[in-house]
Amino acid sequence: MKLYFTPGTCSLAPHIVLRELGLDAELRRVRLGADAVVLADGRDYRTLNPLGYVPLLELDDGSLLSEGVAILLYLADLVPQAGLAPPAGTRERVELHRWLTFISAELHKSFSPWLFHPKYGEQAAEVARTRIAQRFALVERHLRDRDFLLGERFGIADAYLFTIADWARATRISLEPYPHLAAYLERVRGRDSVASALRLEKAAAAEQR
Ligand SMILES: N[C@@H](CCC(=O)N[C@@H](CS)C(=O)NCC(=O)O)C(=O)O
Repeated sequence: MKLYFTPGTCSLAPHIVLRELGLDAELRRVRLGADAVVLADGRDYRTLNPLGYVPLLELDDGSLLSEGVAILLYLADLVPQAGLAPPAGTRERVELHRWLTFISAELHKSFSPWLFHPKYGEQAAEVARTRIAQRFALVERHLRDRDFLLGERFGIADAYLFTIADWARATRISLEPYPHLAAYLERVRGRDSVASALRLEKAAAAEQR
């Protein structure tokens, strides 16, 4: 398997999950932009993903899987005994889908592009900040009495929420009103899988390519 990733972006979530599961995957760094390119071989990344975004998973049979949520579910189901996703057909699985959808549609796409591309202007950024504050407040209430989104056990939704909510730092959103969310982020950051994924991505980003 190959994971196409860009340091500091949402591709961190499947990167964390690969490490949680102990799966051996090659990491292929992508430089994003109008001329998105796979750095290892200079390939035009849009020949792999026409919309030019990460993450993208290349399976061993050469087929390509895009969309972060689909990739997370696919990986979790490769190693069901690891328990990163509840079994299909259960109420808990539906709850997992609910959180993945919320993180993708309500949080991820509130941060990006509005807070990462100043060209959209201050008004768009302000709207995004308001939306994120409301959504962080909901997560804060949920995390008051549990360690992870689905209860006491870390799962793929946590890898995704950590990835997106941690952008609060880069976008100067204070976590002071959300002490449970802040504690949760530190709890997740302390996991070996997360720490090692972050280390690798930091080193990759420092390569300045
Ligand atoms: N719907 C996609 C969105 C992925 C996405 O927004 N990726 C961002 C990084 S967090 C990206 O690659 N942006 C570059 C671009 O759109 O050109 C998914 O959830 O996988």
